[in-house]
Amino acid sequence: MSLFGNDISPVAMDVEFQTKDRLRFKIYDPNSQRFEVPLKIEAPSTAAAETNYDIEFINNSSFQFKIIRKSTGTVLWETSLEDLIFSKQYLQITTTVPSTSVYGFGEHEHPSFKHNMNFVSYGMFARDEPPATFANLYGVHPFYMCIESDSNTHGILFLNANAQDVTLSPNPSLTFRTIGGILDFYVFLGPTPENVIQQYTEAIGRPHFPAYWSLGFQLSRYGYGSIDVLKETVNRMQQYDIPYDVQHGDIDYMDRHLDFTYDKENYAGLPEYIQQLKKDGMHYVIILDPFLTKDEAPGTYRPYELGQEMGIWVNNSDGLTPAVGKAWPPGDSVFPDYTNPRTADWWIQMCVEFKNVLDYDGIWIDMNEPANFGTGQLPGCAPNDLNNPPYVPRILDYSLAQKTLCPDSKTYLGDHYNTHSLFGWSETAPTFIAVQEATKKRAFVLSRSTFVGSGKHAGHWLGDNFSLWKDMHMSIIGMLEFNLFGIPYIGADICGFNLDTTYELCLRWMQLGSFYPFSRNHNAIGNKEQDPAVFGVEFAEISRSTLLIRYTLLPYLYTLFFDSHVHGNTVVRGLMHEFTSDRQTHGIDKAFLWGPALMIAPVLQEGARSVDVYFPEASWFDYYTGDEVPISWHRKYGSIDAPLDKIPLFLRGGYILPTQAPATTTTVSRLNPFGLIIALDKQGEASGSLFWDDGDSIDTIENEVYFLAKYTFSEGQLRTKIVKNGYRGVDSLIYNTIQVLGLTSRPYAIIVNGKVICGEDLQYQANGKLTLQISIPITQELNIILQ
Ligand code: MIG
Repeated sequence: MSLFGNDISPVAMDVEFQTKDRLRFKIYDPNSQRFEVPLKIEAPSTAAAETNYDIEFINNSSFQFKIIRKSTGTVLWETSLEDLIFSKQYLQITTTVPSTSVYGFGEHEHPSFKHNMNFVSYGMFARDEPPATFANLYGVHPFYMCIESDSNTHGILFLNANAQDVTLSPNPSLTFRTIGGILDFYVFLGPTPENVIQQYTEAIGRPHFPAYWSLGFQLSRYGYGSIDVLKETVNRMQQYDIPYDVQHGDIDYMDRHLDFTYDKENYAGLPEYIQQLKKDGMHYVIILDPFLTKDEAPGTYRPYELGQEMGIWVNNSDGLTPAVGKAWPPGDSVFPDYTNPRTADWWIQMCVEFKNVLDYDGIWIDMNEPANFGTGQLPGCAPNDLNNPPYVPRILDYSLAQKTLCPDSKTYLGDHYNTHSLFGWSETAPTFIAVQEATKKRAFVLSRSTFVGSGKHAGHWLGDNFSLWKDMHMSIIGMLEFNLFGIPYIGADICGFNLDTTYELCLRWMQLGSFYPFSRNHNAIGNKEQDPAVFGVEFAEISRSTLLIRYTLLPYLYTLFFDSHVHGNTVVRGLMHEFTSDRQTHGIDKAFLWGPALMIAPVLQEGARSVDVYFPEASWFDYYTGDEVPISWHRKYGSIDAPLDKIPLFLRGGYILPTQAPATTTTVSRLNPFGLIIALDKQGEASGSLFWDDGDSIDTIENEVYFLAKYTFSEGQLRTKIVKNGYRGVDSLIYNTIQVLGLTSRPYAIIVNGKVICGEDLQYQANGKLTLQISIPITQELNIILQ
């Protein structure tokens, strides 16, 4: 007998050995179809012959189910089926976890990356809500990763879209509670954190490959108010030569907040201005909201009228009349039901047509939780089981209807009760297709609401954060978590969205944000201006120099995104991904890595002029000087100077990073000479790679129109292997600067592709840093010998 009645009995359990490292188990009602998440996870039709896991059923007084890592015997999952509850609107399952190094679950503002397991509960239900600890935010990701006591790591997805919560208890254990669907779990065996995310994204969909320009710096604000203010902002950015690739248009570009329009008064000349920006090598992204007013004069607002004709809105519980709510546009609004394929057709058509009005390069989809200003649509939600379930998970205000639609609304895939948290997810793929069709280029989609698998078509920003020091730290945690969720194109609003920022906060945030994969300064309406050019020359120069480092390293970042798209790796990762067996790294969330090789240790405190940085066991080099971090600091914190103009950055020995001379746009920097930074490990070895293509064509990897080089350094010799030479745009590109860090003595001769080099082309510093100037086409394999 359960807590909330309507028990379902019998329930069935299926176990699928999907791959060697992926197990699925599913507990469901064999007699009636319940809601299942429409995410296709491909699995071979035959069970994996060999697996790294075992399952065990123990049939004593309490029926138990265990999942075991074969190689170590560690129990990854253990449920006593006695505790299982499977009723109509309440499902509960508890498992032990093998350690307290647990990460993930979203979307929330977690106070730490590694979870506090002292009876902490997190609700999951998509909601338009500025980040606050314990609040359920914009997206839903019931996925966690756990580092076992011997450093093997596994991940587990609870594939369920209903309102739910999870409780983390110190035994340690996890309790999942959901109010619909089925209990559908996927276990990923790793055994490294990177392996877990590779296996997870193999199942849910690899992250999309972002356009190169979208790795440039981006500027936005809600409420420029007029094109003149926008132009002033752009001008001062350009006057200070601050790297800047993308301008966003928030809802104030629209005519009275109507999608697919622009304000011809306050933004008169916007179409021409966008062309101007493009001539400057920049790109323009527009926001679109998922609600359309139904109250424009007949015959004047085609997006609504065509949608109405096509019958594509979310409906009331009768399944016939559109749900009517209130949002930004004048009058009342209806909500496109993107779970309906006809809605996708309509949306794509609207977006493609609008390209002729505003020549956008990408689309930012906001408010897609979906947000509505009232509690439920008009006239409010009727009392019934869907609107008032017996158990409401620990979500804000314990309300399923607040700031959104009533749960009993009808969508194509079923009750809004089941599909609510899939609204943004279902909008994302059609928007991706729309941008591709409209631009004929690689799509840029930025979505506020995400679900499992959204990374395949979109990036994400962390929502309406605050201009507070604490929020800088929280942004690192959010960024690390979205990398676990398979959405590596992630960032937070630099300098903070809500509240007025301050000079020092914004400056430190510009430094941190220069290392967000999605690097955008964005501000709320009515707040003080906060673009990096508005605070005067000192601020502008510091922002410029930090962004120039970002642009220098973009080939490395782009190559990480290639790896992410092809192999599913994270782009930004916590130190624990790389130094898993060093338990001190498990709790680190103030510093982070780009791939395996670059550590970023930002200042997160007002007034601080130094940062305590933890150095795991490896060779580390100061990015600015090439000085090696003393061995006595290994596995310890060292205090690193961080005057106002500096963000501490460290290169890890053993890696080769491709670089390129920076510029103020990627359009220009992409033509500049490349370089290599070779940071040697203790054995004097290093390796790395460079991926390059035209940066914005669709499917360059599938079509093999790219360039891929692998670099290795050992025994005093650098070698390049060109793995793919399919992109002719590289023919005019050269290498010019090669840096080697961590040499133990000055080489007495250097031979570059057969020629001895000397004189001014060679510079050796006492700290073991060698800089060579060369000029060699990147299509030529490099062979550099240090003797
Ligand atoms: O109700 O479009 O998170 O980035 O500037 C606010 C206006 C709606 C919320 C987004 C924010 C955006 C703002 N939007």
